[in-house]
Amino acid sequence: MKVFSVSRGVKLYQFGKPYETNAVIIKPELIINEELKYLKKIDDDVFFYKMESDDIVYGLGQSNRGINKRGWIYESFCTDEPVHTPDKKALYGAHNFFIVHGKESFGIFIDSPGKIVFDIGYTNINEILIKPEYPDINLYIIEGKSLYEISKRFRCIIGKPYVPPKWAFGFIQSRWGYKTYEDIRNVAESLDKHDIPCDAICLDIDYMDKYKIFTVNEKSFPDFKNIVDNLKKKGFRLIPIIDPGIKIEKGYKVYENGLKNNYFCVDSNGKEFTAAVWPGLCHFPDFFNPDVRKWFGELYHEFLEAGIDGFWNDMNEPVIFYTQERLESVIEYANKNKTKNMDMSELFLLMDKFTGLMNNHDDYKKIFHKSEKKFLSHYKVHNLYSHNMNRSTSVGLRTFNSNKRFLLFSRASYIGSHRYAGIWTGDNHSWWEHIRLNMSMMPGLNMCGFLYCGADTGGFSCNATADLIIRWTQFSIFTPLFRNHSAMNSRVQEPFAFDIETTKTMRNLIRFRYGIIPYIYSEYMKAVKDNDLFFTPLSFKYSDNISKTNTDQLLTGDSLMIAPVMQQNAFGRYVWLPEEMLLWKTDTLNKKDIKVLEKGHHYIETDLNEFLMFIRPNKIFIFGDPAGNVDSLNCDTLYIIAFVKDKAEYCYYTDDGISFDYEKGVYHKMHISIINKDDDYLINIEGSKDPDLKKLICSIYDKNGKCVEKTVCL
Ligand code: MIG
Repeated sequence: MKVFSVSRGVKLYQFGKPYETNAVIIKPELIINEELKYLKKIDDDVFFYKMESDDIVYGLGQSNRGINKRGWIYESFCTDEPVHTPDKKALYGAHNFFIVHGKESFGIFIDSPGKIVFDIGYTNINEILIKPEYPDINLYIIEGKSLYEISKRFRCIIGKPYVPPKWAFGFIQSRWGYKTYEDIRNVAESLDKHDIPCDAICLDIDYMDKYKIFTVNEKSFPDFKNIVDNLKKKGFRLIPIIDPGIKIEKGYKVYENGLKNNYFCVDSNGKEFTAAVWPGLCHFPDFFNPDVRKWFGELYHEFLEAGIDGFWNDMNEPVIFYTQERLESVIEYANKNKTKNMDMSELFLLMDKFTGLMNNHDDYKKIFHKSEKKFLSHYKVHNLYSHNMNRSTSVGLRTFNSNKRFLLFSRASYIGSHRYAGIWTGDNHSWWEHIRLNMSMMPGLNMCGFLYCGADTGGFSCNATADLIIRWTQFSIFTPLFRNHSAMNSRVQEPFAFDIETTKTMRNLIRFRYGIIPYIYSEYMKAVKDNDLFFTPLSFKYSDNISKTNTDQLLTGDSLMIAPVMQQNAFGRYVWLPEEMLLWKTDTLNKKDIKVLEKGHHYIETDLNEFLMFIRPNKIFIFGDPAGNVDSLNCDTLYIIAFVKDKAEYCYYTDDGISFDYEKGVYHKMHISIINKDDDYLINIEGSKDPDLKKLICSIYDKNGKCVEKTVCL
């Protein structure tokens, strides 16, 4: 073991010869002879920590179960898991960072691209066991005087999160099942007809010619560039899906080029590895090779030339539907047994063989990456495949236009991918439990660097109901990535797909989202710049015992706390207020039914159309008027709701929303403070003001709930 100091409060313990993942971008300095802190290494390269019974474990990014990860076993191995039931151990992301919070508080990051098991009080209730499949690892220990500081220090070493264009904070409509231009146009028209704002519509795999990536089906999308232009004029951007698998087909340019240049992953004999995905038998780009990354990244350019501004990278765990050899052996086995009088266990065995065709770990073991004439086992670096794909895409987009932000979100990822793309949380279901899962994942993802994320609102598989889509959207209007997406054959679930009353509620909600984009964007960008979280568990800011164990409310940016209703047929919920707050219970931006709620437990009733927002004391919530899409948001007039005990403050961030000039300091940070003085309020504006902003209409509440309106002209 070698020990390094990485930056303040961060130490690196190196075991063996770890693979360089580039997750951490701060270079370490060697320290000699220091013992591993907190953890104990026990037999067979297992790391052990003894928890106190009330320790809390946060993090692990996109993983199953609750905000507190205790009481389950998680596998870090990027997996196409289509059913997110509580028994599952692995999902799409490999995010190996967590924080133990108790008598001792510290963070741990295991930087290693192979499979790792995190047993967090599963085998033994008070023990953490970390079991990397391969002994070569970088183990980081992050210390700090608070949860907040630990998580911030971690994000300091992994680098700044991906920043999408501002329009990507608008509503995105999607469905696997929009097959033709006409389908897309109908969706756009319905959204317009119902006055539902929207910024983009996703193109799922059917836009392609026989699922061949970087092609467009000419029949269903004739004159693609023209289609893109037309929709853009109407205020909709298109977001095509890209999968990694490349169809084996003579004459298909992408395939031919990849083959000619040896750009594909190989098997142990050095022959192109072959497996089936959507297009049938495919080869897979070897994203570990820099030439391949460059080549693949530039394949996006044709779409960019057609006016596309964003993509979603799917299937990049990577998914394997089957390999020819395995399929043959299973069929052979089935044939051998077909005349046999099978008992149930034999039948189950047969069935398992069929389900085992997909994403079989033994198939991953047959894949190799060629680097400097050596073979690198894919299985050992599996968790970096999607990462390198996202890196390839991101760099490709940047080479097309180095000063334009593009939208990119991916399904699979590793820590480090947060610098290149956002993520969505994969194939959830239209289940109430999955609203909860969605909410639980957000802070953990933020801790691992992923800020631009969200779930398929309304659920991907299974059939949504009107009440579910409403309650889910009431949460998703706060998530940076806000997309309604569903699977083919599931019940349609667009905001206008249900009854008139539901459509109205959905319109109000989505309009609400557009109204609060000034706040969401400002908080997002500050979180990026300051290595902060966007969604924060209560315990990061409040130290009382109830906040410590609360897992169904979230601090959202600096000024808000949200408490979504996540149960069917519930018309209210319990909320814990760690201090006095302003409650804004509403269904539209115009309804200002706002009151002060004292510290403590409350049961708050909410009709189906209503949701709950809390403005924290001495904080300011800022928002504007809605619009049909982000580009047409008018920010001359903004509104403020402030809860002023003595002095409320807010830093309002804006920039051009589309370039990287903010990296060079081209942005506005306006500091607003509202001071309670002799029964009146003093409003102070300092810093640099967004030139578009002309007027601030402030509703200022005091501790008795008395509201004073003040307008500031700028
Ligand atoms: O095997 O492209 O998670 O969002 O709609 C399924 C079809 C492939 C999985 C993605 C989902 C997408 C679907 N894809």
